[in-house]
Amino acid sequence: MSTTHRTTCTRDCPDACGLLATVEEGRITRLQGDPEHPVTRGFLCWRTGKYLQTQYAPERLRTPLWRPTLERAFTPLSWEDALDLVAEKLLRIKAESGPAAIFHYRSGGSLGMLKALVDHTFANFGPVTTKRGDICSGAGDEAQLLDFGDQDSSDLFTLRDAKHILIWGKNVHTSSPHTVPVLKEARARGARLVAIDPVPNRTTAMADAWHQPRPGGDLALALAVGRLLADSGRLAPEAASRCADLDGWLRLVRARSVADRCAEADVPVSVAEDLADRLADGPTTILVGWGMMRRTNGGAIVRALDALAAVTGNLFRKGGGSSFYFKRRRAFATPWVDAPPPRTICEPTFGADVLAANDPPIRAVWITAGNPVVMLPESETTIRALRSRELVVVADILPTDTTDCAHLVLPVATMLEDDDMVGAYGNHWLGNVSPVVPPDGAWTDVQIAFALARRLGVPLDEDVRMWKRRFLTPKVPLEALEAGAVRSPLTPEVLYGDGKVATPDGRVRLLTEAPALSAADPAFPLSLFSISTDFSQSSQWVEPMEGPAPLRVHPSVAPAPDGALATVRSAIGALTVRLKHDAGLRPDVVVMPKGGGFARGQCANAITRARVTDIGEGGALYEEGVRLELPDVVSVATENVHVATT
Ligand SMILES: Nc1nc2c(c(=O)[nH]1)N[C@H]1C(S)=C(S)[C@@H](COP(=O)(O)OP(=O)(O)OC[C@H]3O[C@@H](n4cnc5c(=O)[nH]c(N)nc54)[C@H](O)[C@@H]3O)O[C@H]1N2
Ligand SMILES: Nc1nc2c(c(=O)[nH]1)N[C@H]1C(S)=C(S)[C@@H](COP(=O)(O)OP(=O)(O)OC[C@H]3O[C@@H](n4cnc5c(=O)[nH]c(N)nc54)[C@H](O)[C@@H]3O)O[C@H]1N2
Ligand code: SF4
Ligand SMILES: [Mo]
Repeated sequence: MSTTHRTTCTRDCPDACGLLATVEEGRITRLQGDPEHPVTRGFLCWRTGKYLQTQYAPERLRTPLWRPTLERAFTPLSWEDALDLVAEKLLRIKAESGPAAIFHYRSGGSLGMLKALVDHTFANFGPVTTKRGDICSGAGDEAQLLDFGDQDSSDLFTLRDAKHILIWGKNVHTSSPHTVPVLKEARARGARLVAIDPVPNRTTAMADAWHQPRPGGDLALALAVGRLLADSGRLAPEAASRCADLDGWLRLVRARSVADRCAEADVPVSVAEDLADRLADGPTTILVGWGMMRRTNGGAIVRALDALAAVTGNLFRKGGGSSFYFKRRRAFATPWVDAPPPRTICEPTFGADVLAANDPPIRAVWITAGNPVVMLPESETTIRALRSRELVVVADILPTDTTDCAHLVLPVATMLEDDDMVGAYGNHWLGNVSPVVPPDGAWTDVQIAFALARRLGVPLDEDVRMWKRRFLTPKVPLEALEAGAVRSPLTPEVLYGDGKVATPDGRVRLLTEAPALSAADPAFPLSLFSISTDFSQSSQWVEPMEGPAPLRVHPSVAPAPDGALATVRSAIGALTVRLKHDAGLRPDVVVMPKGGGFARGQCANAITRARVTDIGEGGALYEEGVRLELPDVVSVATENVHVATT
């Protein structure tokens, strides 16, 4: 007998797909996209299409594992014993050093809303030290909050009303594949797609036009576009009333010539003219990606794009806008107000900050749904920080480079065993997460929170459905969500259709100052892009990469055969990689997958310095300069390729 269950994908992905899982004799035999979900439309991405490999991986953690010191081997413990032991240690650390000596770090392994119950438990026990900033989107979040007072987007399907869609630093085919059918529909209705990305991919291949600026040159390009629009009298008549800082923005865009700016962006002036024409010929939506925001001028780039949407009036029109994020939490409210943490650790500088924390030092780190060794920059510093703590607890589905630094590992349920809710951040749909099969030995994060709270003396009701009801906006009955995905009724179809944004006076704040583009270090002339791949969800691979990680390079900077091994070196370290020639790349960019294993020698963050973005304490992850060292070759520069043999 087979049955079909409906649930929702909880991965850190904009789409939040509806899933249909077929169960035969207690085992999931098939996973499909829900054909009734208007965004999912019955198809899954490659990595989740193969999720049953993870679900039934022989390496799945099934029992808590404990070791008193990192030199010892793990021994299995029962859940009761593991939680008694860890609660006793947390209570002792709190009594001796105060709760700030405990750091709870939660990341994006799953976007289930109820995972906040783990935070709540630690906040009530402490409050303890938590993270601040955001490795993923800090700069863009802060940019949109500054400009608009909020972060959200018009309905995904309003893209069908656009005349032009500027896909700016966003690889939708890989990172949010369910936007692709909507883009195709928009195009069938006459919209033109333009991609702005230094790297060729299926999204740039799909576009009607593709521009390839220098990494981070987007800021100069956007300012050039702004100047062209201003000087040709093509700003919206309402720009001065709807934007608070129009004069300041005009001074900024007019501070340098269009030719100068385009030279800085390394594009012909015709590129700026093309983009200006499209913005003036709206409705035009800018799909603002995450790529160019992970830079030391990343916040300013997003602000410059927001400004273009605002001054041209596109921001306020159906089919127009500056769409960076869909507010996935808008329909959920945590039904409590926790006391603020006594101290925070900046996420992108996690390792150094944990090592430096004093008064009190951090004695224990508890990690929920995160793999910071692989996913945060400067892996070795992160490892050093974790391995020098008295107690490290990691709650995960599978062993990782981070569980390698743990004293206690807690086995967690997968998304097909979880009981939760999610909101998408690439559309406005909400989904219920219900267990398709029971977890075999593992617990959900919420079960862990309940059991831990009991031991720590934290009052916490242990009723998951009650929490779902309390989290969810009263405008959506839980029963409706349980029956199938629901569009959040809290965001209108057109976000700022009444001409006002969410700042206190309703007017947009425009960018008025621009940070300089950071100069490349001549010793490390290539920009390392460690970006999403189809084959993994951050560090969660369907199957781990075999051998050295691939590195896409322009053939002119790698005069070695395709497939040859080479060393990629940054100021802090080196990795062996396998060269993959790509003549479509800019010669000053090399590309490797994000999320490669540290112990396997595939981890880009092993050679990426921990740096924050200009605003919002994001990670300037793609700002790392590297050079290639080829067999028999000492150095290869980008301009003037110069090869010295040893
Ligand atoms: N398959 C897969 N999908 C994923 C993920 C995954 O790991 N794998 N991760 C998910 C996560 S965590 C997130 S946050 C989202 C976001 O998705 P991400 O995958 O983080 O980002 P994208 O928005 O697709 O942007 C990446 C694009 O930006 C480009 N880029 C980089 N620097 C610059 C620049 O300076 N200028 C310009 N113009 N472009 C630049 C890159 O070349 C790349 O094509 O997607 C999610 N989707
Ligand atoms: N160099 C470089 N670094 C990057 C990026 C990049 O592009 N380049 N991207 C950045 C971005 S966008 C992000 S969002 C971060 C992601 O960083 P993380 O959130 O740390 O990455 P993930 O690999 O998605 O998830 C971490 C762990 O969560 C586990 N997990 C999955 N589901 C659950 C669950 O329900 N409960 C628990 N307890 N664990 C679970 C997974 O098995 C995995 O080991 O990395 C950032 N780091
Ligand atoms: S596209 Fe995103 S939401 Fe959809 S199945 Fe894949 S990971 Fe999950
Ligand atoms: Mo992310």
